[in-house]
Amino acid sequence: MSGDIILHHYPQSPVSEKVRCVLGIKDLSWRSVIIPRMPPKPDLVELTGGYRLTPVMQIGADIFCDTQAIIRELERIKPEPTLFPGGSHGMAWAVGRWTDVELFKTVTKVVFGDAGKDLPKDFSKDRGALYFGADYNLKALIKALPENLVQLRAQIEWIDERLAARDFMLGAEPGLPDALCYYNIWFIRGRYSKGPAFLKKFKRLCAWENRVKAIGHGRPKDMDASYAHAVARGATSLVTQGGDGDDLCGINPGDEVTVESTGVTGCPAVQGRTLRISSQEIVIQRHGGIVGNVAVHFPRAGYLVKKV
Ligand SMILES: N[C@@H](CCC(=O)N[C@@H](CS)C(=O)NCC(=O)O)C(=O)O
Repeated sequence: MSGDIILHHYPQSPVSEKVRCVLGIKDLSWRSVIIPRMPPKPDLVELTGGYRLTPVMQIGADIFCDTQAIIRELERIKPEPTLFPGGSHGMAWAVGRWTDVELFKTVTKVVFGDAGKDLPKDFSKDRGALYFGADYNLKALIKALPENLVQLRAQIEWIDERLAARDFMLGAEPGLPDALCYYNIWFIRGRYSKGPAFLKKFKRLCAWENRVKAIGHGRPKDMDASYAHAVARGATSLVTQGGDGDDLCGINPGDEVTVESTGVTGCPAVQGRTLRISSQEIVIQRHGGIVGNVAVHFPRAGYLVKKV
């Protein structure tokens, strides 16, 4: 049990769909813990120390926050089939900064502007502040819907063009860029009221979407949050203290730090003692009253680390 991949997520979460798709590409068995769609999320925060975004992956007492950290670990523990066919490592991560920042933001603007006043009030308040910060203005998003659709269509066309000469984004085999583009398309199709009609004209994209969908989500089995807590409590992190030794902010293993997302507004910082720090990852150790000592992993890109 302590080596099981446990994904804390909820079915409607598009960013979780990215990871579910990766689990499918790698045909992995995994445990599914369903978390609330809205805060408070006490069972999740017990593991993360404050980080509330979705999804979070757990393996024993190692907790992976953000899909970058999750996917990097999945590739490490199951290198084949690779998410980086043709040696596409660096480029594929860079594609992620487009799909997860610019494209996802555009999709979110369209979904919010389209749903408008029908969005449940508590959802609109929570997600509006998270994604659009203090400037969140639903009326402005409703008004800007046509312009946001223009921005979205231009980007969707890039995906469609890329698929002109290949079955998947990188060629004959699916890889990380497929999961990165797919979750955005899944979000538009499912949550923009005119999504299916909007996507219909992108014939190559629609055929590819069916191919990615057919890969599935690997082999999930349900698990309770309390069971996941017991797994963490009974396990010890496999992380050893160290790193690449040249942190540009002078942070070293042993330092007490906070880590927070710079991609959203108001996701609480997590505090702990640095275990490992490198150009791509920071791992901190913290203690939870129920779960005991856990090692919480974050990517460096998109996260701010500060010494306490
Ligand atoms: N950069 C994060 C983004 C995660 C994210 O924004 N997830 C959405 C769900 S699709 C979220 O957390 N929404 C608020 C929530 O679930 O409480 C990642 O790649 O994991």
